[in-house]
Amino acid sequence: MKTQHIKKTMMILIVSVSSVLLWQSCTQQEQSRTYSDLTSEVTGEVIAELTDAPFVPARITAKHNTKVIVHLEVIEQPMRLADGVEYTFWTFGGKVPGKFIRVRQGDQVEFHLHNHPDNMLPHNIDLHAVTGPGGGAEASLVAPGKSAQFSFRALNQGLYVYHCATAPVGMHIANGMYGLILVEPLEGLPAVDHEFYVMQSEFYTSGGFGQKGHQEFDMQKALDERPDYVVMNGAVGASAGENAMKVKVGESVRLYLGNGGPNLVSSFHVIGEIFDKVYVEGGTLINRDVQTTLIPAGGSAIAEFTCEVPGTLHLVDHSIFRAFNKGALAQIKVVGDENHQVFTGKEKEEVYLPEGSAIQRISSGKQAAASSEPIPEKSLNERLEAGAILYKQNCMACHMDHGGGIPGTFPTLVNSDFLKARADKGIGIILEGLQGEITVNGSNYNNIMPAVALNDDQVASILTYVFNRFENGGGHIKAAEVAEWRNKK
Ligand code: HEC
Ligand SMILES: [Cu+2]
Repeated sequence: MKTQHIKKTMMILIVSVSSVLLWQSCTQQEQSRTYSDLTSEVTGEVIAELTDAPFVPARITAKHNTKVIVHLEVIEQPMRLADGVEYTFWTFGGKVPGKFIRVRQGDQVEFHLHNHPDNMLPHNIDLHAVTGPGGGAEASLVAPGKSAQFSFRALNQGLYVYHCATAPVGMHIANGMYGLILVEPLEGLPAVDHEFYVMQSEFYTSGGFGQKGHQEFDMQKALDERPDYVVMNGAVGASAGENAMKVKVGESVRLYLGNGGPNLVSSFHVIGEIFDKVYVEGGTLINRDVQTTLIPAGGSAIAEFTCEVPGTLHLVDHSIFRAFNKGALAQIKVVGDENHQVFTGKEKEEVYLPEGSAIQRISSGKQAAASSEPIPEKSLNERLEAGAILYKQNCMACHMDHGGGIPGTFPTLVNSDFLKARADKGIGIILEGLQGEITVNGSNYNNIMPAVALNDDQVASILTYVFNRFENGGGHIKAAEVAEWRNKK
């Protein structure tokens, strides 16, 4: 992707100044058709193909301005927002985001908005691609069981958001009423292998993120701009996992990106790729070699890249808690052969010991060493309570909250045959650390566990917790046992 850019730069340097000027004026002419070109008679008509995200309709191939007829139906219906979570969405076409509409600059769009008879409310549509009052909002306002029609001329090329603009506007948008309309130049955008539609938006629900059952819209959270969900394509995981977009190594991808808001601005980023080109804010200005592009609420961007290596690309809002804790994540799976010139994968992993020596020490927040004064023994319940907290502070980073560790790196503490077989009940492991080859429940490890600086009472609590909570046969380890072990050494 970089080489392409360098080649182009070199080409421009090589050709003479006059042809550079000629080349520039040509591109300019191509981009700006005159007002009379754009408003000249239309020839023929087509019914617009409309698609649900992440898919994009095929381009219109006629070589002249056409009449494009769009039929869009508003449907209010409960659907999945996350696993076990349902929300009554208000939609343009039955899904969130609404149907993708594709026309060309100079086309005359005859728009029909249908409000399904089962709906509760009036709706309308404000298309940012419209030159005219309210983007068509007043002209399209329509009650349930009715249809409204208006026409507009697509004067400006670009990628535009459309949304409902019926009062209360914020609520209609918050419930899912937005989508994208692409106005292509007459000659079309350059050909690519895949085009996808991804739109970010937020949901403000009565229950917190992941709370099961039917959720209501929460007006106060919307006013405070504190969404429970920030999602790509209308629901958590809508375009990820099994529903991920799929491409092959070597193929080029164009993403039509939108942000329905209603409140947040998206810092759109693809983990594992660099945008070769971004049509900034969905307009005609092209930026190159971009990592993260801003998509305003009610705005868009077009991003292009080629997939050089296999793997899964993660499309995120890089306001990163939204991606990993509120749902703002979509995926593209790239399949094909490895290309080690571009990316090798992990070549090796080895133990890193800064001092070339043996086990390091981790000191826990509280200055703790061998206890000089004896602390009264705790009851089993007190040990379990203290152990739960100490485990989180001292062990969880490696062995994980669930005790299962990380396969291949940190061994499991759950029903560990290695731990149960030790006469010291693990006391020595905590006080002195552990290194060298070990086998835990049939899996081999050769890594280093640092010694953890804890006093006898703390060690007793942690181990009691590990034996009881992680199915190691239970038991109650006393501070006195730890002290005895320490003194023997
Ligand atoms: C920095 C990461 C790290 C921390 C923190 C850590 N361990 Fe370990 N632990 C390891 C590694 C690595 C091994 C395996 C060492 C080897 O390969 O010889 C291990 C092994 C063990 C084992 C023996 C193997 C097994 O699965 O039964 C026990 C028991 C254990 N740790 C308990 C603890 C407890 C309890 C704590 C908290 C006080 C703790 N560890 C903190 C990394 C860690
Ligand atoms: Cu509406």
